[in-house]
Amino acid sequence: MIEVTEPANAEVMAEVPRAGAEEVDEAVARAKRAFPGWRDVAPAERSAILRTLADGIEDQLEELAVLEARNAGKPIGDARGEMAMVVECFRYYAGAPERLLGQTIPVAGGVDMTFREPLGVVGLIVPWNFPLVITSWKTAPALAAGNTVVLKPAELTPLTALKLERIGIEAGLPEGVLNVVAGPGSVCGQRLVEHPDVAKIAFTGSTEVGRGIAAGAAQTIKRVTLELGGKSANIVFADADIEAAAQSAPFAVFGNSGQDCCARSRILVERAGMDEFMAALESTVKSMVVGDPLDERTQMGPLISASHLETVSSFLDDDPPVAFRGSAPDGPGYWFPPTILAPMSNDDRASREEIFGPIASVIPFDGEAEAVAIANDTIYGLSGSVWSGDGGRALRVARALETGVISINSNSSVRVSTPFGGFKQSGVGRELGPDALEHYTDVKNVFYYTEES
Ligand code: TAP
Repeated sequence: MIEVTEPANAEVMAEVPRAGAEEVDEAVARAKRAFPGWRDVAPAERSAILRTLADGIEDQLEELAVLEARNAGKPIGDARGEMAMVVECFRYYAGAPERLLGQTIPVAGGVDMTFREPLGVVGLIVPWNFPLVITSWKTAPALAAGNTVVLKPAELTPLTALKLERIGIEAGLPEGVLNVVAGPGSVCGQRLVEHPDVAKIAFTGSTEVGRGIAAGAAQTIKRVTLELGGKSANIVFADADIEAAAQSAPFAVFGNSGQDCCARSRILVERAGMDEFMAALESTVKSMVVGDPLDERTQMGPLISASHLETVSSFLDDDPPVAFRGSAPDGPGYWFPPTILAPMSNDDRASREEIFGPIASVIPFDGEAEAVAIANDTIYGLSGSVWSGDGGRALRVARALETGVISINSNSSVRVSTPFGGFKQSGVGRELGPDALEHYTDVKNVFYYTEES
């Protein structure tokens, strides 16, 4: 059995059966049998089932939000927002089956047309930081395009995915279309990657595991999409609304306790605006409410596990300059206070590695060119922000950054209808929006000869 822990108090909150390689093989076999039937369901009917599935999630939104808040240690308000996004995601892709359009292409001798065909059985590997949200980003487009799914949630947070499987059956998904296997990545994830009957792996998690998945998938030439780590820059120019930037910055890195691939964990501030920025940042960080995820006032919860707390804490081992910190409960549970390091260099360990915890580096710069050079000096390229009162400059800098998702005068990264994914070692492929559908289909080209014989 898997003992599922509540990170706010380090107590076991549930036990679920632990799947192994054999259960993965059985799930893939079920998904393979179900594929031709699901592929051939009329598009409008597939849409209707996905809409019913979205309604089923909405009906249980509060229960799911509480489960996610307790299991992942996230503030209940955030968890409710995430569950609303899950509903929105299934509704968005419910519209896709009737819009998976091909082309007709002018050629000699006949008619050439293209079709977007589903891939078959797809393996979805999901992390613990946004368990059901990231599940929905993969499952909804995969099912809408006519694939069948074997979903592996993280062993630390399997509860909402198991609930989704049941809601799917109640919504009318045929047997074998959505299968959840809760077990360790090194066994279940690995088996999915190797399995000859799995056509594609969609993975979100660490860059290190992502490298192994890309290499493993190459053996059977699987399609792969990877959404990996980040070390995103939040660039604040002196001509920006500094108060607004400073009030927003803590939530862009300490949201979800910093366990967010989009965390803007490098805050680049133009020297001329530094004093004003730091004063406003300090008052916001110190007033953050860190505590019980189920308390409505909470803005930040604990870290996910004891071993992750150890990893995050290690970033203070070599005594970086701690400018100020917020508060955090003593324990039990895996607590770490929001922490600002300043002034930092982009070469310091905390500025280079993805910490995945509530630690931010403030890095000073002078002028546009230096800001872009520092921001791009990383192996990652997932998200980022530019704050400036000069619209031309903000757009110029946004275009110069080697990153997949950028916000101007805001720190938001994700909308269901727009593409999300990374440049460089932050990943391959895109989730959300119409782009995701391309990653769950292959193009078939059919030529129909029409000349008289
Ligand atoms: P990972 O080890 O990358 O785990 C992500 C998912 O991959 C989990 O479902 C995991 O399963 C599975 N997995 C692990 N090893 C695998 C393998 N060999 N083959 C196939 N699947 C495998 O991430 P983590 O340990 O949870 O976190 C470590 C670091 O990854 C974090 O500190 C952070 O830097 C990064 N991370 C990034 C993201 C995003 S959104 N980009 C999300 C989570 C973590 P089990 O966990 O069940 O073993």
